[in-house]
Amino acid sequence: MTRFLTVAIAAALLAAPACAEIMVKDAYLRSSTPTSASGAAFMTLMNDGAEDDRLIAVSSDVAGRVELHTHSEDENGVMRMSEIEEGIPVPAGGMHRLARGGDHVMFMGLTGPLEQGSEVPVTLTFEKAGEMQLMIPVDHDRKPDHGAMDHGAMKHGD
Ligand SMILES: [Cu+2]
Repeated sequence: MTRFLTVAIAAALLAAPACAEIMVKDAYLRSSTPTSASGAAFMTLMNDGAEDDRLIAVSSDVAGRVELHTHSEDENGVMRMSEIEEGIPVPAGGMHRLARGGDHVMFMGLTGPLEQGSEVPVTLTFEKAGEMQLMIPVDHDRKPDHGAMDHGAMKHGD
């Protein structure tokens, strides 16, 4: 136990001064058809830091508007998308998966078609870690995880 604590403290000191250390894994962007006016991005957000963080905004030149969305079931059992107002939490030492049928980043009003194999510059803004720029590959063909529903079949709640 003492040894574990020593290692944990050493790790925390090495990580200073940044408290929230965010990593993004397996990001990809897709649209349901080549001519869709909207698309969605999925990724795994990992927090190696000692402090909880939260994805609060996303922006990109390829879309007029980018929102954080989730899927939920309405009273009729129909899955609908709605905006996540409070941001997406990424707990310290944990992760949050954005996946088909669940939370996702929604690109609305695309300025052009999302070319298969191209990469799109996207800026993620975290409450603690601040802005992070990354290139997200367009992959329309990636299969959803087993049991997850296809984004293209969903309707917006508004
Ligand atoms: Cu959406």
